[in-house]
Amino acid sequence: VEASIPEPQREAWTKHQVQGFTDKDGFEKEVVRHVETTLARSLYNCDEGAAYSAAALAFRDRLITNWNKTQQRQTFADSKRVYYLSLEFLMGRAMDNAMLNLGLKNVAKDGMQDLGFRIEDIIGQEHDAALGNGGLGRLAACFLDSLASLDYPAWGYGLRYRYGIFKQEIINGYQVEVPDYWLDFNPWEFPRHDVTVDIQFYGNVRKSQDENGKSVAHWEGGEIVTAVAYDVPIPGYATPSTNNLRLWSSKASSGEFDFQKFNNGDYESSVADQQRAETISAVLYPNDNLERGKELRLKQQYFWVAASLHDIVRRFKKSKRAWKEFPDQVAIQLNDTHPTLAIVELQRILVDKENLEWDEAWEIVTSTFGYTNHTVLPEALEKWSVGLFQHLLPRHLQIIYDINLFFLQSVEKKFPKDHDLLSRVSIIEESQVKMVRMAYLAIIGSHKVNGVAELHSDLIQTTIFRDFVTIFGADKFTNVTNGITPRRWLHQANPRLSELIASKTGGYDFLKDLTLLNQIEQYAGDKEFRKEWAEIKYANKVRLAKYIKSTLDVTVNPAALFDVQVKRIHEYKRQQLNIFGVIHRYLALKAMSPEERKKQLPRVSIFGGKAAPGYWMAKQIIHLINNVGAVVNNDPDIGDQLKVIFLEDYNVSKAEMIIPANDISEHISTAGTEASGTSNMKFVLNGGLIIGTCDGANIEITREVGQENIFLFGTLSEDVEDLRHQHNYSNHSIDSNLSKVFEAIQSGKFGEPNDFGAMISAVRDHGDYYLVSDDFESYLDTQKMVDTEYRNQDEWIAKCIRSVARMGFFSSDRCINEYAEGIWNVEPLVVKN
Ligand code: 7GP
Repeated sequence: VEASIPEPQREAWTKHQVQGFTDKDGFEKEVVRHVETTLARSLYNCDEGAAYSAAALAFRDRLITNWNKTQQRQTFADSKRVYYLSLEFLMGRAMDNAMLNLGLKNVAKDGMQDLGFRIEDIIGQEHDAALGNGGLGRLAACFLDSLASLDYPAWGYGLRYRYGIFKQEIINGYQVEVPDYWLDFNPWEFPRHDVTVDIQFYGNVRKSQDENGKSVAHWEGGEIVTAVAYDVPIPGYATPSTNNLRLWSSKASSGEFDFQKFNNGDYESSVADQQRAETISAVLYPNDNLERGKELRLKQQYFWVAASLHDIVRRFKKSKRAWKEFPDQVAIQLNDTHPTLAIVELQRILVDKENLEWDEAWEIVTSTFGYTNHTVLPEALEKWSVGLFQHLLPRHLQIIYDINLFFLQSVEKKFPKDHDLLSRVSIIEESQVKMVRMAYLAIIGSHKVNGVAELHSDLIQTTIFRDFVTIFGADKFTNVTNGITPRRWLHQANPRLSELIASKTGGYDFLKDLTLLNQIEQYAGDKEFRKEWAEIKYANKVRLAKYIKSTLDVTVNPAALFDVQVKRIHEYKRQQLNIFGVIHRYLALKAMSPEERKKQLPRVSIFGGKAAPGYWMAKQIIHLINNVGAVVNNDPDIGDQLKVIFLEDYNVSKAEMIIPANDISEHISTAGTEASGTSNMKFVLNGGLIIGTCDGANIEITREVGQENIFLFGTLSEDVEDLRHQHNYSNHSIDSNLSKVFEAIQSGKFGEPNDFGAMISAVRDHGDYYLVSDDFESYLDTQKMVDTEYRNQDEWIAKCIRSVARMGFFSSDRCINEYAEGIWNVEPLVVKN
């Protein structure tokens, strides 16, 4: 308020209000201005990099005018807002998305052409914003797109990592990690050096009594690190609504910069302190579905959560409302347990700083938070040692103990003398090293808990969280099946398919209401439509084939069946099952006569994905895939019949090229392990079929597209436990086809057999936890069906068209509306323009 311009001077401001370009001329003018002034270059030294920078700055200016208005509108309306807390936002590139969402891509394309550039080349200059690992981070990015597109007043809060997920290089068949320093030039963020929060760590707690004899806690000492806000505008599609993603960066607090040391000439150590502070937001932890319990990770979590809550509370306090209205103004969603400390931090703010009574505060806290679980894998469930907590966040540990005490008292009251239950649901695990179970804390501190696909939500309610269903009742638990944004994953990635669909559905409304896709089902039998569809698919495959040629120097035939599995490398996702299947195919081809071989359906097996740097087995899987490729791709007997490709450094922008080129994609996790999967949705939406297990969202995709349009195989989740048990207590037999694959690997056909000994043993000798041997035969049979059905191209394309027509359910817009209604209780703030 202090900084606002007095009434009499406002006229000048209004007169000069920035409008932003709306046509080609306006765009060109902005690009030239940025080249010449912001970048201090000219038409004599403007390369593609400079042209990208200038175009990006022009669009950034354009976004920021919308952003300002949106924020003013939201502040003025003062209605309930959503805050989405996520340690990961896997955004990918911003410019193409901004152009499309603003409806200005053609303007930019023509403008860049006038200035001497092809828009595709300019788009290709942008570095991905890769602040995430895989599904969880990309989901957060799709959610931001939907929240803005649906005009919800919503903010994302995350960390501004200096290094995103590492860049993957493949050297001699092995993954090598290279740091991803992406901030050299990032026009999509606005540093807010005036928006800072001081965050405390370590120290100790002193208790005193206030004048009424009430005990008050004081967290004292320790160290202070400053959080600085960086804002990233998030444009909605076909709406002026532009939301904010606020990312926090750490730096030494100015109070902390040790001037004493500095003045004493101890310059080096004062700089070292500074670097230590900056370490907090330096790097994204590169693990997907795995927690490693490192102190720096917990520091990241508290730093980000404390800064975000401070911001949210500051905004609420401006409205001068009573505290009990907080949950009417604020909904906070926890993207997995990473931000669970927010529950404790809000309780601390209310009790220690704002002097609310414990129960009143706790009521506010639990009404505010919702918690989304993204995995049942035990190795991914977060636990922190009590000792570490005590050291880093002593006051928070006390509050956790109190939350636990009151919770256990209430359980005891409801279920007297069930001591086993009490120890099972305690937030504190009484193990050798005492641990804080973050998921339990998240459940107890939230009013809703959701899984991300129906099977997954059922599983969490019947397995890992079943005691909590007994205690709180089933209403607290719900399902919100994941979705994807059709703007990026159809319109942006596959513009020609989007255009074809628009031509039959009367425009691009389907991008805002994806159920309108059902209008194309009637064309599944239309020859002309099928032909256009097939041409687009072919063109997308040619584009990928060119990319494969230019990066790997392998020639693939775009007429072959493109079989794609791209996702993080993980034993539960079973890339090993896929590559064993490929080896089987190779051996079978080798055993055939040349004539017979020619009759087989040509196939290109495409893999891509990163392994966590510390995940040895995942790295061996990458190594095997590359070794198999080296043999198969150079075998003159095989030719075009089979090619095996590992695409380096899979990321969001590569996904946008790869996914539209799929004929079939693989989603073959052991049943019950993949919470949802979201790439499965992207692949089908881009006109491919799935080979998959009855797991995660595959089940709902089957329900929507019809079981005749998907290739399902393998063990059902209800049978997994029994099979695992059998493996451990009786000799489990290995299918003869799989044995032959193992023999081929062990014969040294694909490089040093010792390298892959552990991978084979895991299946053959160590209980085959992921059920590769159980599912191998049905996997091969199902792949055979794929070959057969692909030969009938007319029917295949018809199936793809019908599937796309039925994918409306999987829009992240549907998903966000479900969260808004069932969990957040927020309304859109509709803009009349
Ligand atoms: C992933 C799940 O593995 C995937 O099935 C799901 O589609 C995605 O979340 C979005 O809900 N989980 C993670 O990426 C992850 O790291 C552990 O979960 C926190």
